[in-house]
Amino acid sequence: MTTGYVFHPEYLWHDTGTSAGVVPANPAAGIAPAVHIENPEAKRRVHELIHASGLLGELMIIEPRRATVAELLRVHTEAYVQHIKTQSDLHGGGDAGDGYSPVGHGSYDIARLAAGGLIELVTAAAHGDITNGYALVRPPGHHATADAGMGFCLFNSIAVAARHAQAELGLARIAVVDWDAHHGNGTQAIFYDDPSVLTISLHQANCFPPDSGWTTENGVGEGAGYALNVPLPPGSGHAAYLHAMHQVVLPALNRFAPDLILLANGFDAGVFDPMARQMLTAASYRHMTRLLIDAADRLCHGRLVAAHEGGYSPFYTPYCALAFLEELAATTTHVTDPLAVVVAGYAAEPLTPQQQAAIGEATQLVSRLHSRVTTS
Ligand code: 3YP
Ligand code: ZN
Repeated sequence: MTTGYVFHPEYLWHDTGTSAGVVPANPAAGIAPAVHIENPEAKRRVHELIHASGLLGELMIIEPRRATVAELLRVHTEAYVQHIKTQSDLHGGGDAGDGYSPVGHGSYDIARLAAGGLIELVTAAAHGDITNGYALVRPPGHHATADAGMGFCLFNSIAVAARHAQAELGLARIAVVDWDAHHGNGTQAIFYDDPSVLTISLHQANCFPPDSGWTTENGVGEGAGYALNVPLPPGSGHAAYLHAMHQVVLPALNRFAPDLILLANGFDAGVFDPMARQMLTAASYRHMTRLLIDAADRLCHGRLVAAHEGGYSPFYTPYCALAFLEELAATTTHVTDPLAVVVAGYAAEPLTPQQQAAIGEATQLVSRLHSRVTTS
C-alpha cells in the first residue's frame, strides 16, 4: 500500500492579487485592496504540516508536469484555453470569466501544472506504483466548465485527469465524489450526458454557484441518472455528511462499480471556514475518508485519487487535510487536531429532519443507477 503525493512550489505562486476577499478591489466603489480569499496561505500551511508531522516521509512523491494543450482539449474548448493563456500573458493578470476568478501573470502554466499533477497521480495509480494519492494543487478546478472559468477555478483538473484515465490508462468507469462545500457544477456539466463518469456532489444548498446543485439535476440523455447531488442545508455537519455518505455516496459507488474514484477534496465544509456555513471537523473528514477508502478497496483495487479544491481557514484546513492524508496512508502522526475539544460540540449535533429529507431525496435517485454489480 503506497500513497502518492503531488505538490509544487509553483502552486503557491498562482497570484490571485488584491481582491477584497472575493471581489476585485475598486477604490471608486469603496472597495479597498485586500487579499483574495483563495491565496497561498492555507495550502502552504497544509504542505508544511504534512512535512513537519513526518507524514511526508511515508508518501511517494510524484512530480507534476504541465498538462499539454491536447490534454486540456479533452475537456475544454480551444477558445477557452486560449482565453486563459491571453489573460495570463497580461502583466497585471486577468480573469477566467466571472470576475471572481483571477488569472495571475503566468497562471496559465501553473493551472496546467495543477491538471498535469493530477494526470501524473492517476497514472501512478493506474500503473500500480501507488494505491491512492493526493494532489495539493492550486488553482482549484471543480467549478470550471468546458468554456468558462468561475469560482476561483481555471482548468477542471479532475475532469482532465478523468478523460486522460479513460483515453490512456484503460480506466473506463470513473466516479467523481465532490465534498467541497460548494457545488461541483463544472465537473457535473462536463459529464452531464456521459454514463461513463458518475458525479456525486455533497454541498451546502444554494450556496455557490447560486441556484445550482439541486437534486433534480440528475444527468441527461445517456447520462440520465449519472449525476447525483446532495444539497445539504446550511449548518450541516458530521451527522448529515456521514448520513449522506452511507445513504447516497456508498450505495451509488457500489452500484456504479467504478475503475477509479476521483475526489474533489474541498475542506471548506470545515466548521471554521469563511466561505461556507457547514460544520465538519477534522475527525469528520477522517471518518468520511475511511468510508471512501473502504469503497475503493472493495470496488477498484483501492484506487482513490484526490485533488485539493477549497479550504480557506489557514488555521483549520491543515488539520482537516492531515487527518485526510493520514487516513489515506493508513497511518497516524504525533499531530492531533489542536481544536478537537473546541469542535466536539459541533460534531455532536444530531441529524435534523431537513437534512434527512434532503438526503432522502438523493437516496431515491440512487436506484436509477443501473447496477453493474452481479450478486453472487
Ligand atoms: C466563489 C465566489 C463566491 C463563493 C466562492 C466559492 C469558491 C469555492 O470554494 N468553490 O469550491
Ligand atoms: Zn468550495
